[in-house]
Amino acid sequence: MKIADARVIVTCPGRNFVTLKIVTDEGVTGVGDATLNGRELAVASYLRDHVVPLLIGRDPARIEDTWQYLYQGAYWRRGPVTMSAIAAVDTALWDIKGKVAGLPVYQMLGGRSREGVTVYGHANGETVDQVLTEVARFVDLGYRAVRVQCGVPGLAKTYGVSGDKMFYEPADAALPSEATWSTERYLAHVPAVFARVRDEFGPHLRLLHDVHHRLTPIEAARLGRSLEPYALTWMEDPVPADLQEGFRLIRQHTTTPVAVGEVFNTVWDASQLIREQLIDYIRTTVVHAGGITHLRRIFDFAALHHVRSGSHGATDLSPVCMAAALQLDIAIPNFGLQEYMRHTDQTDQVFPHDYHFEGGYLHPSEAPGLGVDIDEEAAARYPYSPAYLPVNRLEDGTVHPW
Ligand code: EZ4
Ligand code: CO
Repeated sequence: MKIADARVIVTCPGRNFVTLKIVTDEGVTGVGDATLNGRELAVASYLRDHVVPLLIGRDPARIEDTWQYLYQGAYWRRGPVTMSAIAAVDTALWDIKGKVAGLPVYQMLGGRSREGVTVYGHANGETVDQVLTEVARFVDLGYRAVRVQCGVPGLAKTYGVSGDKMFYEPADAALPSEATWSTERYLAHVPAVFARVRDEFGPHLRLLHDVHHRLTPIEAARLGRSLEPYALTWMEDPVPADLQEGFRLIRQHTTTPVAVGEVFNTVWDASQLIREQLIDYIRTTVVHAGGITHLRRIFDFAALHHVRSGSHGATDLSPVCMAAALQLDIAIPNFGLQEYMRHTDQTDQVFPHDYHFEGGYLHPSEAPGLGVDIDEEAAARYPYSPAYLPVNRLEDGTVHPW
């Protein structure tokens, strides 16, 4: 069997997605997500101009060899554009291998390690009362874990507080919008939010919070310590993780678990954090961290260091990525949690899939391969539309992490 064709499909059914579809000479097809929020066309070009020509004629069964060929062969390593492109190829080849074998991909990864994939939803509101209403909605839907984000008094707009409560979309403008941030106001407010949520929902609901890289290590240490009475499952991205030894300071001061990694692309981005056991959950994903092959490598390395998975699963990761993530989540020994933000009906129509939510779990498809596809006719009805993530500034105008 040989790869006969590979198509890069850019579509915007409510938001932009980039998808690679590989076709073999025997007519078997596979799909991979290549979406990089706000930088979509860079990955589309990397694939179209520099990867697709190298795929034609290759044996689709040689997944590891193709991964190494694209990673080592390019000479220029790592980075979100390169690794999203490699991820798309890798994911599509696993899809093909599963279809050829007649097995869902998780069976080729060692089979089931659990009955379902525990997911968390996003509850958010401008006020604490609104937050409580939203958490209750997720509990009623059957969720066992909920991420909680709340508006901060004195700030017009806060990360994670969305207009549409079910279909959160942070890439909200054709050119980046701007928000204003105050660490002081934030740190003064968050513990009170979690005090109310814990009080209302009791000790068993798993609660998470995303700091979105906004603090310094000592500020994160203070936040973690102030949240200890509310027993969070994790505090996410407390500081930008470029300087990894900074996490030692957080660890010295708090037992609130730490989750990091949604912007990481390879195991090398996380190696110090994992080796030194400075984090508890690694949030790398199929699409941004080199596909199923490389994500499995990261999770295996993490498993040796008491670190569990907690893959990113926001709406900018397509149903193709989610279908692939679930195949891995159900199989690995050190699964932690999977983020799950529902896609809109438009998106679900473009990407037919049969993973499904039940009782707080997502269940991967049992179909051969990944159990997801792209409807290319439907996709063609939604042309690319520029959309960017916001930019964040302090009250005095200084640019600050978003
Ligand atoms: O900001 O997916 O945990 N989830 C997040 C997301 C990210 C977006 C970036 O594209 O932090 O909302
Ligand atoms: Co996050």
